[in-house]
Amino acid sequence: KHKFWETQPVRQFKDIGDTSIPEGPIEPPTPLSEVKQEPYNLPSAYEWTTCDMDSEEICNEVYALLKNNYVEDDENMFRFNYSKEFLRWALRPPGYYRSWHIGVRAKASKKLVAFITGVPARIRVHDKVVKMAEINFLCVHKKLRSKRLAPVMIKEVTRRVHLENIWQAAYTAGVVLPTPVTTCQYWHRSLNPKKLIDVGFSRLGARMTMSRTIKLYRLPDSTVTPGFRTMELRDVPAVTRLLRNYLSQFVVAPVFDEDDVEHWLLPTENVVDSYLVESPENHEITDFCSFYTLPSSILGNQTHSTLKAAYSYYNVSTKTPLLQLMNDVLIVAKQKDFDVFNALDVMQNESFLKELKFGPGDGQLHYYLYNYRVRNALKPLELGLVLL
Ligand code: MYA
Ligand code: JJ1
Repeated sequence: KHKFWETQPVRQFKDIGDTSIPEGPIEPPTPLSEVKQEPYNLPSAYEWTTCDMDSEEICNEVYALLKNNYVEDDENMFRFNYSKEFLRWALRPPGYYRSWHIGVRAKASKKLVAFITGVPARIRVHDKVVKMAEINFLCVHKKLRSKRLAPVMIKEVTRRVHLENIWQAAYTAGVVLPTPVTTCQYWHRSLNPKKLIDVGFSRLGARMTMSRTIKLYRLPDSTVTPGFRTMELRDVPAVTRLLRNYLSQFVVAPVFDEDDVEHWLLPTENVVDSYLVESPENHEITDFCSFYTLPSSILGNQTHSTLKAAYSYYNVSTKTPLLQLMNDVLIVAKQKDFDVFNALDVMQNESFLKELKFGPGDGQLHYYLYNYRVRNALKPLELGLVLL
């Protein structure tokens, strides 16, 4: 059934329940000298290119490929529209490798027709910290689908990750492959219900009018938690401590140092927003929350072309109840003109979703590890990892 995935070192459906296979790497690393030195072969009309995301021109090409060909919902009404600033942020974290930003061009026209990326990360699985690649932005132009290009791209990124002596990877997908570590549910909190209904993102509930719906989702004009403010550079050490301690409770979670926190969580306009609670008494940083900005193109609507969505990222509560913290972040997102606030049921998100009027979406997100077997599938609340 999965002609490609059956050949890969990933947990296979057939060994579900087999407790005799130990947790950890599925195959051992090979000596670097034995890693294939040349790129995999592409169909003869295409060639590999390494995409330099520092280049304005190449960043534009990647942006356009994804804007027109990347992930859609199951009814093809919306398509992710990652901004250029977002792509630069997502692809250039501390220690990134330019060689992991892989494109495919048509030889004749030089047009960019496919893309796949990796970035390095340290991810803890139970008590082992493993160097991994986070794989994202796999995209094949709509006109080149179903020609088995994706397996070649996955093998090529794998080869280039191996060349850096890294042997594991983490990735998410909307499709089921062998074999999810866990499957998460998307939840959505309407901030601009009229627009969401007008564009078909949501529907008027039974026995609901538009004005009752608008009232239902109305939020206060300002946040309520004393000491709630935007994260700044000087907060990096305190946020790192808070987050490292918080993430230690999950079975799978990233291990962040201060450089990672500065990159991934220090606010970047229209990319990532982070807030914290600084105790007005002793100036201690006690709570933290963040979201990233990922708009979607609205396909074929006369009046609206973009859906402005915020996605819950990492949140930590030690003193402010998580519910109150998340309500404040909804208020901020509304002030910033987002149409919807999205979250997965990862970490402790279940505890606020229903109460804060999130509703389940029609999409799921499956989490995977490459060349690492976890004995038992996780519950979403055991997962402390959010990929972009
Ligand atoms: S997830 C986002 C993926 N992108 C999209 O959904 C955008 C829109 N779709 C497309 O661009 C294409 O449909 C793609 C497939 C490119 C997805 N992950 O070439 P094909 C398998 C993994 O004929 P196409 C993200 O970015 C499929 O099961 N495999 O198909 C994370 C089949 O294999 P098998 C996938 O539709 C990506 C084969 O590909 C996915 O033209 C993580 C068919 O190939 C998918 N999302 O192209 C990648 N979709 O026969 C893995 C289909 O066995 C990383 N397939 O069922 C692994 C770790 C690598 C690093 C390791 C380091 C050590
Ligand atoms: O956004 C998603 N679904 C929306 C829109 C559905 C449009 C018709 N298919 C949705 N809306 C309902 C909202 C409603 C608001 C009021 C309360 C009740 C709910 O459900 C879905 C997620 O639910 N998104 C997608 O399908 C996009 C793809 C998701 C897989 C992503 C793979 C990413 C790969 C990463 O590397």
